[in-house]
Amino acid sequence: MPNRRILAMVMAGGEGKRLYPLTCERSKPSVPFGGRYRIVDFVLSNFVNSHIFAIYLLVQYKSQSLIEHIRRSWGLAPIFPEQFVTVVPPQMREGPEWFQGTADAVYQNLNLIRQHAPDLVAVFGADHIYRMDVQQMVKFHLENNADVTVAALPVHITQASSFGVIECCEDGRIHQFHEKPKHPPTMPRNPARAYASMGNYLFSTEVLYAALEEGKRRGEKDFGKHLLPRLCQSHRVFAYNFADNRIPGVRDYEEESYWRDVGTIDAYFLAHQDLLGLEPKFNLFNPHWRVASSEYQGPSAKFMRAEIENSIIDDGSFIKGAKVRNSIIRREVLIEEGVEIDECIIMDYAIIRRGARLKRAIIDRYNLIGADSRIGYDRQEDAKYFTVTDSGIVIVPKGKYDHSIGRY
Ligand code: ADQ
Repeated sequence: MPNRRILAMVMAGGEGKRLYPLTCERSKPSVPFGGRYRIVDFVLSNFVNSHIFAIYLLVQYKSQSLIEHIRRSWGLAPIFPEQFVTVVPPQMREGPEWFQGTADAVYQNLNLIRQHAPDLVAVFGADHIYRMDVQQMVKFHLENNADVTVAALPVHITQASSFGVIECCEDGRIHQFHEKPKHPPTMPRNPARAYASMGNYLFSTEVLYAALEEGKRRGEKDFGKHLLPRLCQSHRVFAYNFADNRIPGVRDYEEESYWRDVGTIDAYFLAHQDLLGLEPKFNLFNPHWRVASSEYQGPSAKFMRAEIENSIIDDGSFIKGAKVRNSIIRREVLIEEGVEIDECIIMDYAIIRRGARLKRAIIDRYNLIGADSRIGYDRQEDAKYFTVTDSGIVIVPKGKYDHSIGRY
C-alpha cells in the first residue's frame, strides 16, 4: 500500500467547563498532565510517532497558554516545508463569527487543506490521554475503501451518554451515529457496553470537502451532532476498533487500549493515579512511543531528608525534610520541612511552606501554600476558599505567586 499524504487537523479549542477551575485561564488541551506534559502533547506525540508531520492545531477558547506551549515545545525543526506543527487561530475567514463548532472550525480553514492537498485528513480531538498508532487506522480506512473512519471503543453504558454512540455491522460499517444520546443503544451481545466514538476521524479529502460544503448550506456546525449522523446514511463510514491498535513497548501489566477522556476533575485525578505504582495502568516510560513535551534548562530535582513514596517528581523541584506519597510533583516545586503530601497533584512553581499538610488536592501553578496550612482534611473549611468535588478532591486555582522570591 503506497504511503498516503495525511494532514492532521487537531481540534484544540475546547473550553473544558467541567475541568474548572483548571480551565479558568487556559483551554482544556493546555491543562498540565503528569509530571511534565500538557494534555495536547498526547495527540501530538501520537501523530509524530505515527510519522504524520503536517499538523494544524485549531485553537479558540483562552488559547494564549496553548500557543506558548506549542511554541516552546513543538517548534520542530522541519526538513521539508510539509512538516510543521502550526497553531491556527480563528480568523473569521468565512464571515463575522468565531468557530461555531468542530465542523465549522475545519470549514473555516478549508484553504489550508486545499493548499496542502492531502489524500486523507485526520480530524482528531486534543482532550485525551492515550497512545495510538494512527497509521493502523489509516490502513483500516484504506482496506475498507472507507470515506470516513471513526476511532471507537466500548465504554460502560452508564458513561455512554457523554459520547457519540455507534451502531455498526460486524465488519465495522456504521449505520447509525447518535451524538450523546439520552438512551444509548448497547453493543450486540453486550448489554453493559456501548460503542463510543473517540472523537478522532479520518476523512478521504474529497469526501470532507463535499461534506463541509453541504454542511455549510444546511447550517450544520458539528461533526458529532450533524455531519457524522448524516454521512452514515449516504457514505461508507466505518468504526475502527481501538482495541486492535498495537503499540510497541507496552508492558503486560498496562491496561489494554488505555484511553481516558479527562473531562472532569475526578477523571483527571484518577488518570494521574493510573501513572503511579509498580505496575501502572498507563506507563509513561516507553522508549518506543515517547510522549514529547517542553525542554527544560534548569537543574534536576533535589531531595534532602525527604521521604518519597510512589510519586513522580519533575525537574527543578526541591524537597526538604518532607513526606510525599502517591503524588505528582511537577516542575520547580519547593516543598519545605515537615510538609506532608498525600495523593496530590502539585503543579509547576508552587511553594509549600513548612508544616503544611495536603491530601487529595490539586494545586495549580504559581501558588504559595502557607506554613501549617491544611487542605483536604476539612471539607467545609476547604469549600469556603476552593472548589471541592463530590468525591472530595480540592482544587486550588492558578496563583500569581512569583516563585523566584520565596525560593532562594
Ligand atoms: P466532545 O468532546 O464533547 O465530544 P467537543 O466539545 O465538540 O465534543 O470537542 C471535540 C474536540 O474539539 C475537543 O478536542 C475540543 O477541544 C475541540 N473543540 C471544541 N470546540 C472547538 C472549536 N470551536 N474549535 C476548535 N476546537 C474545538 C466529542 C465528539 C463525541 C465523542 C467525544 C469523545 O463529539 O462524539 O464521543 O468527543 O471524547
